[in-house]
Amino acid sequence: MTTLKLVGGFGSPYSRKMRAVLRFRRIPFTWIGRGSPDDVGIPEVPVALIPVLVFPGEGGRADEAMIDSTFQIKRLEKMFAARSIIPDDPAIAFLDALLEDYADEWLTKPMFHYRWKYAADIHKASHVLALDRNPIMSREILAKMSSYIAERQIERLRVVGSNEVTTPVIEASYRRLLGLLDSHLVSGHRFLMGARPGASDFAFFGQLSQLAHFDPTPAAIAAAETPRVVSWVSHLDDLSSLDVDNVPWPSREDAVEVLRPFFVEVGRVYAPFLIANARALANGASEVRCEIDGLPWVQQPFPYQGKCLKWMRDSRAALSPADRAFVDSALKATGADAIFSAPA
Ligand SMILES: N[C@@H](CCC(=O)N[C@@H](CS)C(=O)NCC(=O)O)C(=O)O
Repeated sequence: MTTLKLVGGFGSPYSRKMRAVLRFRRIPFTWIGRGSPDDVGIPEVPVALIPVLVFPGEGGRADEAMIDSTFQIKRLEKMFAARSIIPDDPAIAFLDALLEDYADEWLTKPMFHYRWKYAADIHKASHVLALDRNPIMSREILAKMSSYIAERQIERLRVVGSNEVTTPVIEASYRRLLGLLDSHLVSGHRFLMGARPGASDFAFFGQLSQLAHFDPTPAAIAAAETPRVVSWVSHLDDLSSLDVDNVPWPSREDAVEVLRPFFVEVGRVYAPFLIANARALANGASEVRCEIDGLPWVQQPFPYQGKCLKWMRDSRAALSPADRAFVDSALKATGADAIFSAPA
């Protein structure tokens, strides 16, 4: 079998997510650092994001490269059957995808916020992310590159919605999420999807690989309050030895009961943002203004997250009536149900 290539960065949550997926799935691949001396001959992608997943062209065809971790996971599911990370029950798969989306699109707010707000975090990320491209670069190049990275990323805090107004909401949501995951683990659930990992587990892992393991401020919070989560992240990074033959996905009853606190959290922070964002985009407004968790939220509209809302609504609509009734009852009164019912 020909080997895939994953082009990414150690400091990129989505790159870490996809590397963990490929390792767990035992799909042969090589890891290439974006911007490293090995990053040569990779086909262009429509938007300059990482990770890039490269599928080798067969029979003389050119290699094919794609971005967006959620779609990369779906494509891998079509190509490789073993060790799937998408539950076989479409209704459970939908719930898993909803949590994946929350991690990719909301947890990335705390991730970006802590990294580019606090001095110690900025210092570490700007230098280490530069060196991740090439650890033997000269001091002069490092100095230039680290200030370039810091300036560019601090300027982009507004894109994810990190500012003075939103700081309390973002930081409280990170601490709550750590607590939820800690309680989930201590009650005997190894993964969000029970005894085997789903796409949501890898999405949580991706963001937490940075928050709980790399960036000094949020990592200190995780170490002090939820060391169990810090260890969970280490486990998720390489699950290649985990045996999932004959390991079932959670039953509908278990999924509803066990995942409910996470859906309440999705409803508490992510749903109101998604709805206000979609409204702002529809009205051509220059700002998203809403209340999240009883506090004010303000940021510029985020077109990609407008698409996320539409994709989630489309996938709910594509469920069979019985499956849709089940997911609606699972989300009922969690607040996450508003994602599918609120006018946007
Ligand atoms: N939705 C995409 C998001 C990917 C993404 O936002 N990647 C960031 C890094 S984590 C990126 O490449 N930013 C551009 C840059 O750093 O130049 C996914 O799931 O893969």
